[in-house]
Amino acid sequence: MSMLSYEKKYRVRGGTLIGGDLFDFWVGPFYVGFFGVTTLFFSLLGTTLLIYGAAIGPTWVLWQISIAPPDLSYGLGFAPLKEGGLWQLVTICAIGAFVSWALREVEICRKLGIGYHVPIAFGAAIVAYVTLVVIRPVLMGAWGHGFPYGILSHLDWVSNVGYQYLHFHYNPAHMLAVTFFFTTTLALALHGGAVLSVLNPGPGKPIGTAEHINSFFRDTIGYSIGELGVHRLGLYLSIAAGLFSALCIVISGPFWTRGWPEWWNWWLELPIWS
Ligand code: 07D
Repeated sequence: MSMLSYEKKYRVRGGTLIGGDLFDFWVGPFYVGFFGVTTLFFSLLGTTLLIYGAAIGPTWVLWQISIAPPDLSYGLGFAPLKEGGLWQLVTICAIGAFVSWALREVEICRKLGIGYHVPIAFGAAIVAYVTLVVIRPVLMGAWGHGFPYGILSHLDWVSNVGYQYLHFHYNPAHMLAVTFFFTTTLALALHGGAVLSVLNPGPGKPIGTAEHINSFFRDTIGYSIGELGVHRLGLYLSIAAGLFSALCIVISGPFWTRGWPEWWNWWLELPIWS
C-alpha cells in the first residue's frame, strides 16, 4: 500500500479527546482537531504579545530583545503589563500552545491506533520548561525567578543562576542531565550511521539488513541491543535528559541554597576515611 492510500485509510473520524466531530478534519496534510485550534490560538497570541513587547522595548536588535519576568517584589501576584505582566501572559500562552500540541499528537495517535510514545517524549520537554517558569518560581515565592524571553538575556540568566550556586557543574542532577544529552547524541550518531551503512552501502553494492547491524555490534562490542531495543534506548536516553534537567534546576534554590561543590562534602565526611 502506498503511503498516500495508507493515509486515506486512516483519515477517519474519531479518536478525539474533546469536541467530538467539531474540528475532526484535515486542512491539506494537517490534522486540525480541537487542540490544533487551541495551538494556533495560543501561539498566535503569544507571538503577538512578544512582538508588542519588542515594540515597546528599547531595541529591535534581534539578539537583544528581551521580555523579562516581573521584579521579585511582585512575588506570585500579577504584575502590570509593562512590568512583567507581558511575560506572565506569554508564559500562559506558551504552556497553552505546548500542551495543546501534545494533546493534538495524542489525538493523532488514537486515530492511528498507535502508542503515545511521541507525545510522552514531548511531555518531558514540556515538564522541563514548566519547571523553569512555573514550578521553581512558585517554590521560590516569585515569578521573577523565571527566565527572560530573549536570545542573549536567557543565556545571561543561565550564567547568573549557575554562578549563584558557585559551580553548576557540581550539581549532581546537572551532571546526569548533561551525560544523558551527550549519550543521546552518541546513540543517535551510532544508530543513524548504522542504518545508513546498510541502506546506503555505496554504488553497486547490495543493501544490508538489521542482521548486518546486529553482527557489526556483536563483532565490535560483543553485544547488539537489537532493532526494537535501540529505539527504546533512544527514547529512554532523551526523556531522561529532559527529566534530569528539570530535576537539576528545581533542586537549585528550593532544596539546596549553597554552592553545589559544597554538596559533595558528604563524600569527604564518610566515616570510612578516618
Ligand atoms: C527546557 C526546552 C523545552 C521546549 C519546549 C518546546 C518552541 C516552539 C517553534 C521554532 C530541556 C519549545 C518549542 C519554543 C518553537 C518554532 C517554529 C528542554 C527545554 C517545551 N550545561 N545549566 C541545562 C549544560 C553550565 C545552568 C540544561 C552543558 C554551567 C542552569 C542542560 C554544559 C552553568 C540551567 C544543560 C553546561 C550552567 C542549566 C538545558 C557544559 C552556567 C538550567 C537543557 C558543557 C555558568 C537548565 C531545565 C534543558 C535546565 C540547564 C547542559 C554548563 C547553568 C542539561 C552541556 C556550568 C542555571 N544545562 N550550565 O533543560 O536544567 O533541556 O533547565 O558546560 O536551568 Mg547547564
